[in-house]
Amino acid sequence: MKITTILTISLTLGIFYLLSDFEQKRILENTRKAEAVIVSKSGSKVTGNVSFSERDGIVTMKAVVRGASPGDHAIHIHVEGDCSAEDGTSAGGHWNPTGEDHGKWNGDSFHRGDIGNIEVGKDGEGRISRTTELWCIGCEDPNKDILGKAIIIHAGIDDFSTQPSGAAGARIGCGAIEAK
Ligand SMILES: [Cu+2]
Ligand SMILES: [Zn+2]
Repeated sequence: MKITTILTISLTLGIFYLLSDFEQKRILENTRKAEAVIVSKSGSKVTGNVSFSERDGIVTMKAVVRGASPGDHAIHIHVEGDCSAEDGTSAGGHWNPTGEDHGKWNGDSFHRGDIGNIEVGKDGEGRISRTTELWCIGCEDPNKDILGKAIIIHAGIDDFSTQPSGAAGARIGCGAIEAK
């Protein structure tokens, strides 16, 4: 074989190898996932699951709670991924990396953890979803990264105005957000 032929083949294989590597990397970057398993707090019967997936810089959250009383319950991201306290206070306050006032999701001013209220039916089950570019999973941008925080479900309703946490009452469910 001519040396130029060998060089051409090597170069072509090299490019294919690089491309497949980029492609794998791209797919990996597109399949970031995280989860928070909600456990009961403050003597409640609340359980649940919150899943997060990130694709092309957009995070989709799907939350399900069970065993809650019918009506609206506040759901937030709190700053510490620590659910060890029986009343959930170990999770700290609302995750507020941008230093804004507490408020309504996508309103003029709101904490990045102000998801809102989850509507629970007569069967004790409620669902809420969010799609946002404001979060990321493990990107290490402190203004966006939800890993190491906690999901908190409250006994009451978030009024979106009382500072610093919407007067949502006791913490009846908690789950640390962990990479999956
Ligand atoms: Cu909260
Ligand atoms: Zn808040």
